[in-house]
Amino acid sequence: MNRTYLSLAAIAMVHIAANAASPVHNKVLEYVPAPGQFVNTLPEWEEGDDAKAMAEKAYQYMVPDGSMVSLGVYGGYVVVGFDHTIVNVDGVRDIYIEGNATSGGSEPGVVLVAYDINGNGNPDDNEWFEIKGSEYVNSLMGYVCTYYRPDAPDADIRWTDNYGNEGHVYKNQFHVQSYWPQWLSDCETLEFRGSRLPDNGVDESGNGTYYVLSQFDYGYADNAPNLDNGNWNANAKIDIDWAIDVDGNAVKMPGVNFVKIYTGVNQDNGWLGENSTEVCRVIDAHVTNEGSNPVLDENVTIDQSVLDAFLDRYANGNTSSVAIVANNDDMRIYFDASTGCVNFNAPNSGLAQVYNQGGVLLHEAAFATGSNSIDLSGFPAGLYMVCVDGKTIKILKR
Ligand SMILES: [Ca+2]
Ligand SMILES: [Ca+2]
Ligand SMILES: [Ca+2]
Ligand SMILES: [Ca+2]
Repeated sequence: MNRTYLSLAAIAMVHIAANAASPVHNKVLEYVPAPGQFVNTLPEWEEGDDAKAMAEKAYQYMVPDGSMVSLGVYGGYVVVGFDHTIVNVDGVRDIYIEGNATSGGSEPGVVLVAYDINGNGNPDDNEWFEIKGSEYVNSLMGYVCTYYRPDAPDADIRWTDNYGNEGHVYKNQFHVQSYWPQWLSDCETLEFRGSRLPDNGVDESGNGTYYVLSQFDYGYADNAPNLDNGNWNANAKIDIDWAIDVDGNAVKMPGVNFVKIYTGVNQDNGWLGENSTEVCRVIDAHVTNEGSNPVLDENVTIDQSVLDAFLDRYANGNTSSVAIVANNDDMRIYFDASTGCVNFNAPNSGLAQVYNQGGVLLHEAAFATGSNSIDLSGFPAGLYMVCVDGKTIKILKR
């Protein structure tokens, strides 16, 4: 029953795709930058602008104006949507992301992609998948960075993370406006979560006068220059087949309706300032011409068997794509609905318990340091609480 409804939703979206006019993103759903030297200027904040107004301005800057938005330091993000589904074509990179990277001026942004499984026109939490770029194995997972609103607009902005680091986003002489997003001035802190990429900035001079921000191999925004010999740079493109779930397993997606990009590096580069990702247009790479006014190739269509298999696995509220992270350390606990197992990597040995919705203890077992699994496949459908070393996650088993 549920499945039938979802398939109809998917068919409706394919129908929209047939009428699509533009390969370029046609909306900005969210624009939430972290602090930074271009925040409140790219796009410009004016008195009275709220989050919705800033998202509209972000779109205006990125597409009609041919300019860009700055995402600020680590974690700041933008979410864009399209008037059609970007098809995942086998063996081909599917999404072209324009930034302002130069040779030696890369500020890599992590990319996430979502397929609108429930057809509600919005990316829901369980619809996002991370793109596994070349630095995935060198990244800090489950990274949480918190920024603290400064007392004065010209003060440096302090941050802390869940790995015990702290630092400041330093004000510099070139930018007099507040670095704190002014439409979020009621927030005492801003918290961003994700993967943290390794630092890519190197002080080549040794005395702070010349910084090189090196380019990663593939899989990021604002990392490779837009053009390569006048053509769209392959290294500024993303293959939807790089999408992974929280366990790092490849996810075969039929296509993508939404793209999220966040600044992936948390590094200050002296006078150059913080590493902050910029984004211009996000473009369906399946076009008939790769010029500045690309035209969508309407002959590219979704592979129905890929769509069916994807919906089979993810459509019925299966949340195995979602990082269910027990907070504030590097222990990831998650439920893999395909196996019925709760998996986690434990820094120490300890005890795990499984409770039902009424709080009745159903199962208790000791676990050892390292990779562990609790098998719930024999349990009936329902809501369970799994407690590992004092950290609890809720699981809806279907
Ligand atoms: Ca592809
Ligand atoms: Ca949705
Ligand atoms: Ca920047
Ligand atoms: Ca940049």
